[in-house]
Amino acid sequence: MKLVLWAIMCFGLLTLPGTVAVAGSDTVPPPQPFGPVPTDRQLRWHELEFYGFLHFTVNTFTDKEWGYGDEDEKVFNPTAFDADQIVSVAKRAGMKGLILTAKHHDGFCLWPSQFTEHSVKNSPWKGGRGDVVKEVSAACRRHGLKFGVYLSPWDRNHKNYGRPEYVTYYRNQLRELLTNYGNVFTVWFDGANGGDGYYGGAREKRQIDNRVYYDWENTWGIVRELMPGAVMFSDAGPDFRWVGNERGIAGDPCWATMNIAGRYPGGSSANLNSGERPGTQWLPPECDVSIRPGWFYHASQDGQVKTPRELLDIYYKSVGRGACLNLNLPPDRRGRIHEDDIRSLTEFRRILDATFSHDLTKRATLTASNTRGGSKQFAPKNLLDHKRNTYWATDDNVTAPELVLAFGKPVTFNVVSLREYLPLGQRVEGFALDQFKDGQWVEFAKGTSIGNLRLVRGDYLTTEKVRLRITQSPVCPALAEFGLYAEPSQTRPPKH
Ligand code: FUL
Repeated sequence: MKLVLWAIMCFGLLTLPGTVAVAGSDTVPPPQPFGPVPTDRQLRWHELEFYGFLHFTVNTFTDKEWGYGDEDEKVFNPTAFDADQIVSVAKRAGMKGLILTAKHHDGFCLWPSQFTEHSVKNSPWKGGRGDVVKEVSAACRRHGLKFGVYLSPWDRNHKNYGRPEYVTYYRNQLRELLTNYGNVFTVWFDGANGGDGYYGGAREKRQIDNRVYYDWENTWGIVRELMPGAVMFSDAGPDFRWVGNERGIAGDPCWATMNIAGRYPGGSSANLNSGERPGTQWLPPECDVSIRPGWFYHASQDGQVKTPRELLDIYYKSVGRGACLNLNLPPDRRGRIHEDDIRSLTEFRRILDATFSHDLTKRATLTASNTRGGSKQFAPKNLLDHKRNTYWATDDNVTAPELVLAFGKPVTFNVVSLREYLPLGQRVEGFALDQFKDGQWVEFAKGTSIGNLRLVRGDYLTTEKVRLRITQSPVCPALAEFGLYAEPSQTRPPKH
């Protein structure tokens, strides 16, 4: 017996329920992944959390949302285009990247494509020598933002739209964009397709079969070949999905997984908002929404820019539900972001910074009801280091553990953040949060999915202890973050 105790003390040999005997903390094996897991490129995309759209084209000058395709190229003439102004506004708002409408449904190209005359090269802007894609991509590089492209599959200008020749044209343009403008982090494939248009003068209605016309597998293959790190968006992936609405709101629950059999770009939007569990593939949602009612700039909408409070609500219901937020900032006819939009963005950012720059858990001690193999590698302190690649996990048979944050004195907060360690899949299906009140635990929130991030935002609470209970999980949880924050008081969310 003495010998056994000696061995335990010297070598850390111990047997825990549900685990194998382990020698030393470093040899505890990590949990097995659960279900579909993200690819490396999807993991990098998850880290962005917040980026923006730039909707800019002939529509900006014709005051339309969908150009017919017959626009005179001469209408495109920004008076004071300034890519640095646009990108620096996005950067100050906290965006990590920008996606430019290189070509919208009207077919007008913001770069001098060699495959069409319907582009900036026939506009008066910069004497026909301008290139918006070049200027915005270069400004993104200068300011440290990622650059992405929106290349509308539907083209209401092209005479061959609907025929096989157009698909070749479309792919040629994709190749131009992916070879001449440096690194591209995403290609955004819009789902709107077919209908009436100019089509080289035919002025008729053309319908295509979304499932076969673009031969997506081979079109996506061009992106994989030329820009292997880029992620692709469509209603059906392949890397991230549409969230099913243009209000910027993810479902609750919001699962990162989907069953992709039978899905195709422009197809059914069923379950895109909440995802599907179980699912066959990791296909997380992007919430796209405009800061104004329209996607393009219209002077008549200057008074309708979303308020900081509205933007915050969207942020908590998109990023705070594990999605990425793609917020559209439409450049105006000068080719700059309008002052009204900047004002709203600035206040929105100020509130987010005031909230998240101060994590109250810094002053807390954290204890867990179980730690995997008793190992430091999976210790609860990993939840407080703000690193995505360190995590707390439990033994395989412990699927309903608890964590307690103790502050030693009362703290006031109204936001709780939780994050799963995504390389092991989306595991947790239910959690609850308690505050310690009048000598007992009282539940103040509960939820389902966590995923990349779950921000629980509610009324201000003051307590000395907070408890997280994992209430449902098919396997042991693996969490990377547990944070507590207080929004500046004037931004209290409305009471429900
Ligand atoms: C939609 C388009 O039809 C809109 O014009 C806009 O580009 C939006 C982001 O996607 O499908």
